[in-house]
Amino acid sequence: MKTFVKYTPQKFDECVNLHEVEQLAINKLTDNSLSYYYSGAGDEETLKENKDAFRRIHLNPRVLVDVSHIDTSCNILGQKISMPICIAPSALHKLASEKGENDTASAAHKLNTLMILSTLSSVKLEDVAESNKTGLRWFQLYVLKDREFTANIIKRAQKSGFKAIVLTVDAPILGSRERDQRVKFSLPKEISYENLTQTVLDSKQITQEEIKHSSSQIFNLFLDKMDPSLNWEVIKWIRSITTLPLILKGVHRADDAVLAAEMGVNGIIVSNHGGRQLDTVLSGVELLIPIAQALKKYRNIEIYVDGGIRRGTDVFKCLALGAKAVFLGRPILYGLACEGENGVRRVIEIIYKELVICMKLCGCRKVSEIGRDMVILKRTKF
Ligand code: FNR
Ligand code: LAC
Repeated sequence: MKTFVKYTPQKFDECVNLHEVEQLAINKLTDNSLSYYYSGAGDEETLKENKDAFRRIHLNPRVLVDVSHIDTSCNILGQKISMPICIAPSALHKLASEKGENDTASAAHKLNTLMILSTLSSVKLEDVAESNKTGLRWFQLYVLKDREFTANIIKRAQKSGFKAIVLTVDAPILGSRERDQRVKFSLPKEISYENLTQTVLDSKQITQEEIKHSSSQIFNLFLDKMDPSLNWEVIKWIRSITTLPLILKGVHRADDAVLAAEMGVNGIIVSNHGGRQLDTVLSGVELLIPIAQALKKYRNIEIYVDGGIRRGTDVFKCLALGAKAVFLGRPILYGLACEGENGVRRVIEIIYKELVICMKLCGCRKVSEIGRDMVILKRTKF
């Protein structure tokens, strides 16, 4: 009898799903880059849960609906994009491709979807703006201890045409990632955090003695430069600097989501940071359920989600559970590692096509038809 072996593609254009793209990228990336991209915190329980949770959510298709025409477009903070699948912010795209974030931005532009650029990008935000002039871009913000420098970076983002500020709120310190510690993650000398100036990077805020306990360069950067005293006051501070809409990324709890809505925040990304921060928190999609419920009466705040989304059916389930759009993290980096701009495009196209098939098979012709009734949560007790 033939043994059925797990298929690992040899070439990028042979990949039929995002798992295969990941396999191929794993073979291409250096240990240093792969450890950083792949890693989750602690025992990587949440990293695993982010994907596993989708298996406990079942689809509930409607039949006999005319699905000859499908419209996947959606409106995000009033701007129309072609699909509810967007690019999450992630640091250091040059670890995967020579042009780094410029490749990612061009792919997003060509597919007419939204990209969020990280504060810790390896291409300067002004250059990314140049390579994707008219596409929808948001800027992810890490607040540095140096507030003047942070204020300036917000102004630079607004001036360069980024349409919203995405404040990451789940990282007063970087999670403990053992893969990074094992390889002693460091930046290759030709790559740097291009939005941070040398003066900011050079001025040590804490002593060498304090940072010695971790051997990951980016963990130490957080300890040294990022502001761990951040609290809800920061919203007022950001509002005093920019008129751009504000989104909080990394909200886990319904009461925090309600507080954000009451403070006039424009959107939240329900996220556990791809399982990279606090291990053993719930998966992204499971965090979404009570948050969507709690925000029902608030009309002025949009909900998005990320974490472990690898299939069109995963996207569909998130939309059914109350998200307006979803974000992809690692799959983008893996596509980038395989084939630069083309790789990112293909990753998004693969999952997009799966979403279209799922919508047709579920009898949903447009995104707004993907309601809560389209999914059933697996019962653990009978
Ligand atoms: C991230 N993420 C992240 N988030 C953020 O707000 N700012 C950042 O700079 C980064 N950097 C970063 C680097 C890498 C290598 C990864 C994998 C992730 C988190 C990211 O935005 C997102 O929340 C998760 O990646 C989503 O989970 P998946 O899709 O990777 O499972
Ligand atoms: C990370 C940070 C940079 O997850 O957000 O590595």
